[in-house]
Amino acid sequence: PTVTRREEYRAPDWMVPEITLDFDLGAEATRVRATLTVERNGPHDRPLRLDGEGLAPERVLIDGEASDAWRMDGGTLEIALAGERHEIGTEVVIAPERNTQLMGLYASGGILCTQCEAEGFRRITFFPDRPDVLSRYRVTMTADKARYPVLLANGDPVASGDAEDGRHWAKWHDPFPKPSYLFALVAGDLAANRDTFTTRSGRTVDLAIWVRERDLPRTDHALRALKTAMTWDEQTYGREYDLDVFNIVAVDDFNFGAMENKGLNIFNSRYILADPDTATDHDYDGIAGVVAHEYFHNWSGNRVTCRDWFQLSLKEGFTVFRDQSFSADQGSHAVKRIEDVRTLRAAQFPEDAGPLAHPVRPDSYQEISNFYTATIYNKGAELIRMMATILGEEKFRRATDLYFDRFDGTAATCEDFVTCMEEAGEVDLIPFRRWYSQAGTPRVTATVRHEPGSARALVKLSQRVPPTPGQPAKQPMVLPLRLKLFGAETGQELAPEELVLLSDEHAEIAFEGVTERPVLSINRGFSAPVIVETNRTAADLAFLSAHDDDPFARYEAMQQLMLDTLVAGVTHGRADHADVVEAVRHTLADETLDPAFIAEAVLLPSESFVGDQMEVVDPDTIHRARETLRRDLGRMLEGEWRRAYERSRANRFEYSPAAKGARRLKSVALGYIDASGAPDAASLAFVQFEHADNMTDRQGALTTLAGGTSKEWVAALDIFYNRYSDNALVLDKWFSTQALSSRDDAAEQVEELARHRDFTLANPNRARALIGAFSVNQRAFHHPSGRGYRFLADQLIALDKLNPQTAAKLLPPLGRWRRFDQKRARMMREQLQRILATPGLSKDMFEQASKSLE
Ligand code: HT7
Ligand code: ZN
Repeated sequence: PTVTRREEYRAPDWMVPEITLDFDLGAEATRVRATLTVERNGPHDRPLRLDGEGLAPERVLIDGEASDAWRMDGGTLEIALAGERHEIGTEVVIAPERNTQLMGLYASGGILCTQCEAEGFRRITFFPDRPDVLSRYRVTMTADKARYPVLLANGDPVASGDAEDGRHWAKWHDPFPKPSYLFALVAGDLAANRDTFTTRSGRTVDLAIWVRERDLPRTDHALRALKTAMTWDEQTYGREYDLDVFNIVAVDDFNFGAMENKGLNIFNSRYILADPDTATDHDYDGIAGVVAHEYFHNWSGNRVTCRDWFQLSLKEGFTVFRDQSFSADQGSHAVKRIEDVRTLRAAQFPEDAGPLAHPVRPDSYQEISNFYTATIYNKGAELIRMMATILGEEKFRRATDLYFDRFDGTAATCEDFVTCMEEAGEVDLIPFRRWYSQAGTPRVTATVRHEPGSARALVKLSQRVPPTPGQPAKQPMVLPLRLKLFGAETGQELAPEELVLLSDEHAEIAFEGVTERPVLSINRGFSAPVIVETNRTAADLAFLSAHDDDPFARYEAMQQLMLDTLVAGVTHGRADHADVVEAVRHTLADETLDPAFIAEAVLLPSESFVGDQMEVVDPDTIHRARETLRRDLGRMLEGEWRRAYERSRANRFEYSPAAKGARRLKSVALGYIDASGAPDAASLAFVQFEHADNMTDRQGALTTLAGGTSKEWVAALDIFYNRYSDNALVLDKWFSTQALSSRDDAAEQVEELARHRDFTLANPNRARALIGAFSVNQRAFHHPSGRGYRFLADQLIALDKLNPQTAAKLLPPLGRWRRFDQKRARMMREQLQRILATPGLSKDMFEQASKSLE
């Protein structure tokens, strides 16, 4: 395989300051004429090399003259040029309708659209398809007017008109130089939800969200979120929008969540369309977060872009941090932080601990699309958050201002970003940079020593970064740890919060004036993305879960208490549940707490997260231990759950933080009532399912029923299907709820669902809804027979032929074989080997499967 290495980066030989593109659009065939102004970059005699994938040039022009002074070298068009500046013309024909990879120009439900990040532009036309070649684009599109009445591209519209034979045309101009991965066009029969936004300097921007006519009523939430995000970026980062129009288009077939193309964001429809009947609160929040994320890219990604793909986290980590802060500002900071940490632990920590671990700034790749990972995005965001913590709010803002000003219009590196943090923050971040180069989740051990009768407490900290593939030995990281001591007897704060920067392997911090046994509250707010081990007792954790003044630390103490109990249950076959029950009882009774926080705090860690704590994961025993604790919590607190449930049972739908919190707690309470084994649980869930005025409650009830075999479950599943069978996004929920079910026969059910008439691998959302959901259902996927592994491999082999990118992203669960018993590990490896032996395997899958076997 061809490996691209970071240290081999070389500036481009030729720059392309201008490009003109002419599209004669058709689903079966699209003719693309490109004219590139190319300029030699420094003294050299190397030819111009243009990337092309699956393209054959019909014509090549040099300075307006047809030429044959070119050759194809693999997929590259090589042209020898004598001068410093030339005009290069090429003409190719592509077939959007046959593009099942959904990269480049493709058709989705009759709409023609593009996806160019990371390397899709080369599937449209010949070009130096790398992010450090920035060009001004002029685009003309001609298409059949009846089939494609709307023609959109990046930048601002220039002119449009009718052509012969029922065709029409439109010209667009983007004045901002951009890399090819930000190019976009859309042609289709679309309707717009329009609005305007006045920037703080008084410019009016025309906003539009384009969807199929029938989806228009479900676009208001996204439009509102867009305007809120535009205001927020002005207020929080001083960043204003810069074009006269901002268009968003939603399509059903999309490899990712959305794409930040300059002035023309293209979205997976699941991150645009919402109404109370079809979208859950989680969907609503996801839409606001992704709309904001793509909008924020206009500065963190587009105005300042990446020099090469090793710098991907420069735009993605920073933009995730920005969207997380935005979402936190719209509701509860504590709940948002809990959700983000849960995502990090579920997706990134396992990645960091497995065969696909890589640094936030990787050193090499075979296929860049495999590196759009939780490490680049979520761990990358944690790095920005740590720097913000170290600098403090004011200096962090000064540093981001410096970064945007200094690198506006250029392609920058992670190093450039950190240098701005250092300069404006007046700090030395040399050792901090290890976060960019070293993979693996640091483990911190923290102990407190206090001699009875003394006034001194000693907090001992040590850290260890585990070995990861290609990185056997590690240096210590810089860990910003917010910590505080509480008195075990009085509950008093013994010392104010401190921000400790742990940069050595070991450190000791002394606290004076400590006259009672201290309890340590550490990594408050999850100030560093690490695993912390402490010598705190169950009583200490219960105390913190009730009294810590940092809500995240309070949640964390409860989680740790639950986790310790579950691990004991798995290891010894039984555990004392009393501490957890009492801690949950206390939390439920605390009327000062936000219901949304309570809902998060009383939820047990997932089976996978429990598995992550074990030497060898035993899925069935973990399931049993967790179900037993759930049952005890359900039974011993049944009155409390019923009261919590009744409190918000009759609420009418409203989308507000308070209403969302009430729904969340209601749903968690229903789950515990069901876990208690109460005979009326299924009918309670069914009544909620039938009478809900919103999808959150309906799906919550369906999920509760999905754990059992009641007649209500069968009925609800049928009703749900019949009611929503014409709505693809809701049907995805129907598939994923079954794939996530804790029923004993979930694996068989999933195999059957893959044969359902509504299942297709051609649509990434549908593939992820069934296959992706199933592979995170720990017990079902790791069925002792190995049928889960076989099923996943069968599906991935089939999907790879259509859409290698989506297939490769679904492979990592098979790579976790080292964490399981010998028999399971062998069966998982066999499936990886079977995948690798498949003729015609894509390089996406080859990279993931071969690395997973190492
Ligand atoms: N920057 C976007 C990444 C993306 C993408 C990557 C690979 C293949 C398809 C893709 N579609 C979008 C999305 C984002 O992070 O904002
Ligand atoms: Zn992004």
